[in-house]
Amino acid sequence: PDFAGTWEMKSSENFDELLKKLGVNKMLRLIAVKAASKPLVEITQDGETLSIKTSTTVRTTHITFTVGQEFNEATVDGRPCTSFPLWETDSKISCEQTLPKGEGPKTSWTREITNDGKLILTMGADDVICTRLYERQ
Ligand code: R13
Repeated sequence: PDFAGTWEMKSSENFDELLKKLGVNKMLRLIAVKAASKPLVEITQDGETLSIKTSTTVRTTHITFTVGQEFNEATVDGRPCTSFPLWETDSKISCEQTLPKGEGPKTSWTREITNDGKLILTMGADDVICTRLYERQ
């Protein structure tokens, strides 16, 4: 599927709960939640290689990976991790994250293109799952 595009967020559920699960304190959560309510996501794609830039006023991340190959990134609370993205279906990438010391909740994300061309991002920490819906700008 085609993940490429400039995406704007239409809805988000459980982002604060996710950060809470990861042990982020209330003051930083307030800042993060506010900033993360207006993100800009720019994705370029070359076959199974994706480059995803996620920009907010306080934090911008940029990852490039090929599905099926490990890469290094950071968890949503900023801890360096190793990630392993795989096709869960032909339109959904599922990515398990491993912390170097294996401490803290088990984290992961998924990114899926729906039949109607929307992008669903989920981010998980143990049993807490944050779901964010994006549409092309
Ligand atoms: C700030 C410092 C404290 C920590 C943090 C975590 C996340 C974020 C900001 C911060 C933000 C994340 C946005 C994520 C998006 C995801 C997506 C706890 C390290 C800088 C406050 C803003 C937009 O939708 O892909």
